[in-house]
Amino acid sequence: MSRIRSPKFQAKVMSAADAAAFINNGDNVGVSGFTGAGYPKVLPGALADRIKAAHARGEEFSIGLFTGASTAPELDGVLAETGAIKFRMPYQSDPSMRSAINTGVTGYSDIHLSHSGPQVRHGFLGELNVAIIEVTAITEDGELVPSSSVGNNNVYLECADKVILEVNSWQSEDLEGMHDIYYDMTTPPNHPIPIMSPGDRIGGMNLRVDPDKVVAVVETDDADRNTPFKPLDEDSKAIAGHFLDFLKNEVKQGRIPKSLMPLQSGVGNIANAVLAGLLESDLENLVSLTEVIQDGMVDLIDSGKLKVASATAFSLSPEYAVKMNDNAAHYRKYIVLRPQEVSNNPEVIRRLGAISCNGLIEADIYGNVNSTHVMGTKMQNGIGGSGDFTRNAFISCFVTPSVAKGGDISCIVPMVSHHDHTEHDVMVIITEQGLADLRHLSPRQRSRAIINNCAHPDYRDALLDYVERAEKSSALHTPHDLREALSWHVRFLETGTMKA
Ligand code: 0RQ
Repeated sequence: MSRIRSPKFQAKVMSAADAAAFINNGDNVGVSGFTGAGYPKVLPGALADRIKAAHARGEEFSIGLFTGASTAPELDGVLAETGAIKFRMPYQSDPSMRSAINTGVTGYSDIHLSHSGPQVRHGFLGELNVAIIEVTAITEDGELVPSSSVGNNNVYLECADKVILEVNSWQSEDLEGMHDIYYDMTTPPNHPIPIMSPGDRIGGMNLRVDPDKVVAVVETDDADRNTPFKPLDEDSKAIAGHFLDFLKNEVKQGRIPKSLMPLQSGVGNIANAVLAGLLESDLENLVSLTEVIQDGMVDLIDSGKLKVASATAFSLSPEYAVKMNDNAAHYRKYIVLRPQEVSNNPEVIRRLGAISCNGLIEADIYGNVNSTHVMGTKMQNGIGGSGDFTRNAFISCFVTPSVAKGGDISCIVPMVSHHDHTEHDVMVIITEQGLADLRHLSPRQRSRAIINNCAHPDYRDALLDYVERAEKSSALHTPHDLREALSWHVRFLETGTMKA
């Protein structure tokens, strides 16, 4: 049976090239897609061709690009390579897009993921001209069955003047029923989001669209392109071990129940390794309130340890994406995919008391965290949902190897070169060396906990030396020597290593 069950939509089927003709120079385009899941597979390529043809004729053609989060080379990659993306938000991780952002070709607005949809709805980012949304199917009455991510799709469908749908038959039809689309977020004051536990369903299964706005429907049959996780190394196993010991001690101290609190696990390899660590533990009846479902989360479901997970998207390796597709009817009993304004909503995170666990670029000796900028200036990916979860978590944790780039960079520095999460929000820092529990510590105590427990031995003495001298020279609440605070970064830029 056709995935397009409504005749009204069937009549609008056309080629990607014809559909791309609806997008014009200067448009803001809101596109589905979240960490390699649920992005349109063919329209971005057709749009890139349209842009290149216009450029070849000497015509101006640039667009603003809004998504859920990072996507894939077929979207961020092909469009960044045209040099025509004048604005991008809210999160990306594609090498070409990163380069366009860092060279100033693309203006990037690094917005908290929970803010990104509402800011479009409230008009903060200008008009939304076109939405391009991948769906699994279109029902008889014109509802849209979401695919492997929800992201900001509800907002883009609601706000765009024109809508182009990609109906992807690679996505399992059994995804129908996995999603929970809540439509009661409007202009504040909003009423409370009635989620009292991660598995609660508070909306409908499908997305809605005004059929009169749909200008084109394009059929595809292409796999989501996710990158495989790096194999677990000794450092990630050690980080996972410290995290687990910490959680067990929290249970022992009676601060959290044996089933823990709802877990949030960030993007990246280390976060996935932490989930693998939980698999080997004796913890049971776990629940997750998170943003993306990674391989480690699927393993936890399979083991029976994880009862339910709330998220907005999959972020699976290719192998696990196929497994999810083959078994979606089974997994939809355990997984709820929501719009990102709900999955990442600070109100819900604070109410349910999540334990957050995210990666970082660098942390300083007082517990301030840089998640986004290499050497304070070069954008890596973006803040993503890490701010949504960290500030509002019951216990906020960060995980990182203690060094990067073969040991030439210490991930624990005197002062962060860019600031994403303040010392007020960061409770626990974990490296392969150990764990610093910063709760109840003053800045002077924090510096010793972080240096002694988390810094790499190659940098520990130099950090202690710095802080001891700073304490003597300016005996204030948070001792720093401002002439020296960023000298480690300067040394790296000048010599290729932070080592003196
Ligand atoms: O570079 O890719 O060239 O090898 O950064 O680092 O160690 O593989 O770690 O994959 O966990 O990513 C912060 C980027 C960590 C990620 C960050 C280099 C390092 C490597 C990746 P290569 P690792 P991870 C919401 C969660 C922000 C968004 C977020 C991130 C690359 O976690 O984007 O948290 N976070 N969303 O070599 C120079 C340093 C470095 C460095 C690492 N100090 N200096 N380069 N790298 N540290 C999800 C929710 O569910 C809410």
